[in-house]
Formats: sequence, C-alpha cells, structure tokens
Amino acid sequence: MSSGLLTDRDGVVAYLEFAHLSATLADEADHITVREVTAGNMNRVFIAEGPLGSLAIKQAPPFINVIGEGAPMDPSRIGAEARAYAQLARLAPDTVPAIAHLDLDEYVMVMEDLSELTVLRDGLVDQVTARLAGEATSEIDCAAIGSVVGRFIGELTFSTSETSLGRSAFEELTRESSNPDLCALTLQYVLGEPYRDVANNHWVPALEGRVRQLWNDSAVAAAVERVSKVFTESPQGLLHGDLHTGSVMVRLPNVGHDLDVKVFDPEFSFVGPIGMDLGLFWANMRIAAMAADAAGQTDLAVMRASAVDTSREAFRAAWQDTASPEFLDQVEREAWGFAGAEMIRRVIGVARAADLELLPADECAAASVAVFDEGRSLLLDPSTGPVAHI
Ligand code: SR1
Ligand code: MG
Ligand code: MG
Ligand code: MG
Repeated sequence: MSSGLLTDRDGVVAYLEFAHLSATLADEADHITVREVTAGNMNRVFIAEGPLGSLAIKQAPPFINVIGEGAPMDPSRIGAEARAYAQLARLAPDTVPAIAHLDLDEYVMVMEDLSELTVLRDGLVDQVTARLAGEATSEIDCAAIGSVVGRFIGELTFSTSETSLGRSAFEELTRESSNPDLCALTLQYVLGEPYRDVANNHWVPALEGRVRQLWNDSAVAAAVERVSKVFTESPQGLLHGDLHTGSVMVRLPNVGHDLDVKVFDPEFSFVGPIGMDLGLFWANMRIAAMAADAAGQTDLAVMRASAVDTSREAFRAAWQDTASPEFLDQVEREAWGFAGAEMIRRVIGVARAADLELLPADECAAASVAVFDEGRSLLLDPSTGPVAHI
C-alpha cells in the first residue's frame, strides 16, 4: 500500500485496515472515529477509537510539519524514534508508551493511546489561564513529576553509560543510536537560528533591544559555541534529546493519586551529554514557573520551580554510587548551559513556549523578558544555576 500522507479519517482507517489493526478497535471499520491530535512540531498524530479500543497513529511527513513543505526532512526519522522507543521500553518500560506497529515504508508508527493523560505543558498552561479567568483548576504536583523525570533521566543515562555497559557495548549503542538529521535540527533551531537575524525568529516587542544586543554579543557567541561543543562532542549516555514539558504526559489530577507519568516523542534521541535532558527539562519548568509568576500566581510558580530540585535529586540518586561529586557538578553546569540556550530559543526562536504565548499581552511581555534574561545569564555563567527569586 502507498497511503501517502494521512490527513483524514478515511485515510487513517484505510491504513489501520491495511495494517490489520482495525479489528482491535471495532468489528466494523464504520464504527471507528478518528481525530487529529498533532501537538509537536515535527509529525502528525491521530487517535483512532472504536468500541473495542483506541490507538495513536503517528506519521512523519517528508517535511517539518509545523513549517510545511518549505522545510523538507527525511521521513525515515520515524525509524530513529522507533529505535529510541525500543531502547526505552527495555530500560524504563513503565515510563514510555507501548509501540504496536512500525511501518518504515509509510513512515507510520502505531502506539498505545495516551490521550487520557494530559501533556504536561498543556496542563501547566491551562492552570494559569483558568485561574486568570477565575475558573477552577487541576492541581499539578510538579515536585512529584520532577522526581519521576529526574529518575528517568538518571536511570536512562546511567544504564547506557560506558561505566555501566563497558567500552564495546557503549560504542555499539553510540553507533546504533546515531541520529545526525535530528541532531542537525537541534544545532539549527536551538543553538543556531536564535543567535542570527533569520525569518523564523519572532519575539515580543519588549525584547526588541535585548535581541539585537544578543546577536552582537561576542561573549554570548562564545558561550553558545561552548554549549554546541558539549552537544556534539560528549557521548556520555542515551538521551531523549528533546525533553521539554511537551514531551511529558501526566494523569490529572495527580494530587493524592498514584503518579502516572510518561515520557514520549524521543525522535531526537542519541548518545550525548548527560546534562542535556536535565537542562531542557529545567528550562521548561522554569519557563512555566516564570509564566505563573508574571500572572501573579506565586504559589504555582514556587510549585513549578520545585520540579528542578526534585529532578536534580532523583537524577543524582541514580548516579550517586558511581560518579564523583566533581563529575556530577560538571554535568549540572553543562545542564544549566543547555537550559540557558533552551530558554532563549523558547522566547525568540521558531518553537516558542505556549506557556508564554498564551498569557495576556502584559504578562507575556514580563515573563518573556524574565525568561530571556535568565536564559542569557545561564548561558554566560552556568556555574551557579538561576539566581531569580523563584
Ligand atoms: C522547527 S521546530 C524544531 C523543534 O521541534 C522539536 O519539537 C524540537 O524541539 C525542535 O527543536
Ligand atoms: Mg517532540
Ligand atoms: Mg513530535
Ligand atoms: Mg536520514
């Protein structure tokens, strides 16, 4: 079958019939409903549901979905994602969705439907906007979520490090997990474009002067160069590679309930610097905290910022017995360098943070300035971590 791009219900159902998966959802294909739930930047995702069950269908188009056909991209990236899921299923089975089917001809992956859970970034955004509208909100136990994510990063990187695997298995994993196309995207969209005057960049008017200065600051250029060098030259353990709050799902409400946290979308996975996943998660939790702070919701800001501490502790616990304090300090310094770059790109690059963009204009401006300033400070001096009041 050549289904081409899946765009509508009939295409998705026809694909499920071709893949012999429709019977797991319904006795008759007519009873299957489909909705598109694309949320990330790269791919398209649909949920198909019938009386017998539901599945998520993800397809990589031959371009970056959010930009369109003007940004061609090899769709066989879905293979890299499937490889990463296979590794993660072995190492952290409870923390990733189960994969039901992979089709490297149509660039389709079918997996467990997690749509009962909430994407963490969406949950955090809804909390702030609902409060601004005077509506009731779900509580989100960010401290507990931070512990799970920190443990995930710690156990994943530790169990795939050279220390755990030995030289030859580690080298094999590094080769197998090589992901040059997606690593090139990180160099472009996280560590490249935000530091140049390119059409993809956008920012709020309050950042105008700061952005112009950023592009002409040789100390910033040198700092970005240092982070890029760490990114490309430190194979230390298997990473998710894009571990922001849009790559984490949680069952809400999660206060007083068993925690159900899943990490998904590992298409950027590769063997890289241990600090990167931590830094990306920290940056996005700090962005969520600063958004709440700018909206006058100090209690939420404090709760969100606490995820940095709990993830840091859980990460350290996974490495504690084998790593020297100096090594862990170095990982944390590098993590804050990545966090700085991530914060900057989330306010001026192509993939900006919904946490900020969905705030009313004045609050968005205040939060964007706070995120930019902290990101720039962390980039220039990652040794101490954030110095802000939250
Ligand atoms: C063009 S957007 C590129 C970004 O999307 C992915 O979600 C990654 O975060 C990447 O940096
Ligand atoms: Mg993603
Ligand atoms: Mg994606
Ligand atoms: Mg390729």
